[in-house]
Amino acid sequence: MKNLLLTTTLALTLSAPAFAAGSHDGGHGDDHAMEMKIGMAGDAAKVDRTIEVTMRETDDGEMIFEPHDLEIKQGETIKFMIQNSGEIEHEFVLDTVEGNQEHKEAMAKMDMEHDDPNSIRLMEGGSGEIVWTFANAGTFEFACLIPGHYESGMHGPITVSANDHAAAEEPEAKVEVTAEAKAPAEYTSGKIKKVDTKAGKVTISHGPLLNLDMPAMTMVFRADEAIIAKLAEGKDIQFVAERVKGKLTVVAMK
Ligand SMILES: [Cu+2]
Repeated sequence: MKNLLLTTTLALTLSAPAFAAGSHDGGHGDDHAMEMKIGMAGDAAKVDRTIEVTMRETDDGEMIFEPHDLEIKQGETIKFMIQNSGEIEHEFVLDTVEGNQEHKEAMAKMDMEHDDPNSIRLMEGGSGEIVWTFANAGTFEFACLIPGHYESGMHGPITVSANDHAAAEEPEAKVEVTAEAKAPAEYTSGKIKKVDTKAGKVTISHGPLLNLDMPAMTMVFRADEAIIAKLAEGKDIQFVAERVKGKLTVVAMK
């Protein structure tokens, strides 16, 4: 029965609420009707456990969640306290692997700002909460679906263990993302969002970086003094970035 249901559901769009439900103000249990496969907005008064999640970029150009995986018991209501300790915007989305994948593809076409109970988007330095009830057992996923971030490391598995015997054993849909295409360095256009002269860092909202196989997004780069000196917030530039000692670095600019 469960398997039949699963097959049918998979054929439909799993992330429907993220698109169909319009906007809600916050994810604090104000939303009742919307149940997803991964569960539903939880009641803040009935929280079983609090989990702190940090989102940030690393020095070598990865973007991560801490912790990087979650183990939850079926029926548990979890309060996620989410902190963006990074230097750019991130989001925390709870869904099935397939749901996140579909949603990610949609976001690659258009950076949607959404505010559903299963997700929260936070500016750098920002923090927020999601209260969520994991109604079903199975393997789910938390992820940041801002273009490029998933590929840079921002996703992790959520294992919800069954309460009763033989409940849903979900097929694990592994999504392999390959990032091996190499192209010669070309100038990419970008707009400077922030310059940190002291740390030798610059935040650039940029087009696709073909040589690094990175889609258009906003990222933090290293740059040497000579380049930093020519940068200013709000300026449009053409630049080349490379991995230098594992760190994303602006190596040329015009
Ligand atoms: Cu992100």
